[in-house]
Amino acid sequence: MMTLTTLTNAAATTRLFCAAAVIAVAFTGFPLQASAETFEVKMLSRGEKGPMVFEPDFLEIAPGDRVRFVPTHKSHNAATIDGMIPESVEGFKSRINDEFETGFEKPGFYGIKCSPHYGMGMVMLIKVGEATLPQSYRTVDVPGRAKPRFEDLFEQAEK
Ligand SMILES: [Cu+2]
Repeated sequence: MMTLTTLTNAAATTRLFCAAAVIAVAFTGFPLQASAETFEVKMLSRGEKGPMVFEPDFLEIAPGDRVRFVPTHKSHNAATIDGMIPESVEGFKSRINDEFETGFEKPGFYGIKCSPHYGMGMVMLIKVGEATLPQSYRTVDVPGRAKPRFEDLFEQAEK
């Protein structure tokens, strides 16, 4: 009789242990998903690289990461540039002076501008995951002052 009870208890313990293991596996799955990072980009009327800048102006992030555009100075926004986002991705355009956060899922390069200061060269580039800069990005018609900044950014992107 005693032996039977012990066996039953042992079986119950084993079952309990298995259940705990299943729960543990289920929970350890979460941190992997939640490991997506959020990067902060300041929108500045004057920064280290001169007037009208995103800081930083080049980001390398992983698919699923997020970027928060912070209007540190007034009268800026963040908007994707036509012809400088991966195919089938919908662009975005934030409201002037609003903090704006968005996720980047598809690997590739994302050219970003500040709508009011595009002509003053206020642009940045985000590289998501493993990607090669499409040559077509170099032929996009950008304002004169944005050109040298993009040339620098493309150079960084190809390092
Ligand atoms: Cu601006």
